[in-house]
Amino acid sequence: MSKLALVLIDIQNDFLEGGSLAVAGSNSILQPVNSLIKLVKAKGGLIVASKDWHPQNHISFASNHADTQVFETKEIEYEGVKGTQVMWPDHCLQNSFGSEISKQIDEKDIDFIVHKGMNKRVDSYSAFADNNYSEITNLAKILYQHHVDTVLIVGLAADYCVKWTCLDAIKFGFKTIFVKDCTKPVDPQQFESTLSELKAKGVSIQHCSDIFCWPALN
Ligand code: VGL
Ligand code: ZN
Repeated sequence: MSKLALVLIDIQNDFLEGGSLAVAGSNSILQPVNSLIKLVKAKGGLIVASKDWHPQNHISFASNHADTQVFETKEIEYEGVKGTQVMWPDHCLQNSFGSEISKQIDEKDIDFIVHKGMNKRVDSYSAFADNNYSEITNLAKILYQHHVDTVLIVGLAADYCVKWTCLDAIKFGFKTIFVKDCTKPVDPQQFESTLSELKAKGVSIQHCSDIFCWPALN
């Protein structure tokens, strides 16, 4: 019997419709995500949620750079490692309404919350580690301590934090499932290429309804 965890990535007001970095169609994931929460809890699995949790002076905010427009990219360096950073609108400020998990997700169903993106000098798309692997979060430890072997990854956004969390989940040794109708991309033109990249790395792409039909769960 596999031990399952559902990982809710950044289902925060700023990424939902009306938020400062609203992902188109994002509110449509809430109902299927809630159905997975109920299923995973009923089967004794773990529910973990990540929160993007930035200080006001975060490097990913266009507002902290002169001569830079939102959604442009900028070459940056952290601890001697060069990288390309997308300039985002201010989002998910620590302790703001925008960084709260949607009220449509029942917080009492969440067993653990993992914060990321607190280091102002480096962004953190994956919920397992920052983009430079300078610091690892508690997510792998939580999953290992609960003997989880299979992770369902859902939330926002498909082409950033969900994608990078899936790729790290594979690196950390988990059987990893990306649930296609429980996520939405910032850039819809990136969705198919994101799926191919994830498949090539061993991530399984499934629909929410497929998971209800897993023989091991029934
Ligand atoms: C995310 C952009 C900036 C995400 C976080 O959750 O996908 N995207 N910060
Ligand atoms: Zn962010």
